[in-house]
Amino acid sequence: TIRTPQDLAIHGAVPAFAESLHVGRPNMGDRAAFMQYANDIFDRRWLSNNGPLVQQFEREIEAHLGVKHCVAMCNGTIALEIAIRALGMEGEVIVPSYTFVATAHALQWQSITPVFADIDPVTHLLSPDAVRRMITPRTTGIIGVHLWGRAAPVRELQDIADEHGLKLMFDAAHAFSCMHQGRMIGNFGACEVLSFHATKFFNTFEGGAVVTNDDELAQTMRLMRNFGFAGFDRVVHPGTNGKMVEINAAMGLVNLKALDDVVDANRRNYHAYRDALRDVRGLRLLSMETGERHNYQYVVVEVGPECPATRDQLIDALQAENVIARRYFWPGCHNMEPYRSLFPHAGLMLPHTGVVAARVIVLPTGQTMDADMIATVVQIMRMRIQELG
Ligand code: T4K
Repeated sequence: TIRTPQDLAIHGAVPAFAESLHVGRPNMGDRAAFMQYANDIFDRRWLSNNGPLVQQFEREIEAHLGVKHCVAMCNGTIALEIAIRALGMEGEVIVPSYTFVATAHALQWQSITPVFADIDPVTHLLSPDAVRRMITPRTTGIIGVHLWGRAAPVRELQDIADEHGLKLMFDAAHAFSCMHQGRMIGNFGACEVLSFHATKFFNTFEGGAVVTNDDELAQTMRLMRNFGFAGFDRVVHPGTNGKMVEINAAMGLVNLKALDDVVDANRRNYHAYRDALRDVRGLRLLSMETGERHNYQYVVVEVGPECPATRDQLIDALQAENVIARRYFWPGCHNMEPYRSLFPHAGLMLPHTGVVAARVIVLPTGQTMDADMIATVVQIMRMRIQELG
């Protein structure tokens, strides 16, 4: 137990946790159900290429989100690349810098220039005013990101897109099973991209999908994820290999059944953090109480300027105790290669991104965390702050 700063592992005490606590520890459904699917796959000898489990998985995602088409893919990054290409984006596309680097890489990989726009410092979401400032004659699209599962300002971004004739899509990698203005995320923009990576609220080991209500766009993406094949021997479109395999769909079907349990655990953890952090000086928990359905997958704390400890001092203290807290998404895409070299002055237009990226700590949550563990995680930060205060 940590009662004084001297009890902290950074001062040589035994770490509070013998095993590491990770952000993004996978949430998993019923093991026996998964094994049954695995057996069926063996019996069927159908492993990939639009197999029966992938098709069932797509129909279940469509039903869950109330969206017309789910096109399942091998991961979220390929899903982004295919969506971007299917929409015909080219030239410059406006994205936030404060996101996982895949959002920018998916553009740069196909010779499209990501133009970084600043965020709202309170919500961490793309700022519509900042987007307007970055539009040039070469701009063809906007990719909004529903960071931490909170919806980007979809209406304002749609207005901008309509006004300037731009394509609008969303990176909804964090926002599976979240709602916005009474609609499930997945129904906004021309299409939305989901990630089912192991660390996500809902996982298929690796995986992703594009969801859309546009029939033609869905048809194009189905061709693109399978080399452009429209039947044996007949290639009718440029394409790549973005297919989801059967074993991943099996994991998805199992984990879909566990969604309510995972949200319950996440919500409980979020409330435990909120209560424990209430009296800790200088720490602000980002609110996930949107008043609508939410997955509570990320516990995001901002270390304010009034906090006696810096963000990195807190991270170091936590990691010494085997709490693998993360600095997502520091230092911002514009400070990562190749963007840092390509756009050395991008930071001048991104003041809020710089501040937020330097303040955020993401803490472990999910099915493997409980209230006692959370109390200890917060106590570590409290003691470090007390020591430096
Ligand atoms: N757009 C956005 C906004 C995204 O956040 C992401 C992915 C994407 C697009 C792209 O989607 P995908 O192509 O990935 O489907 C992780 C994930 O790899 C990445 O999927 C995710 N965002 C990002 C936010 O987090 P890293 O580099 O932080 O991963 P890593 O290896 O450090 O793992 C995170 C933590 O989870 C570690 O502490 C270990 C733990 N972990 C990880 C795995 C894989 C486990 O406990 N078990 C596991 O199986 O990127």
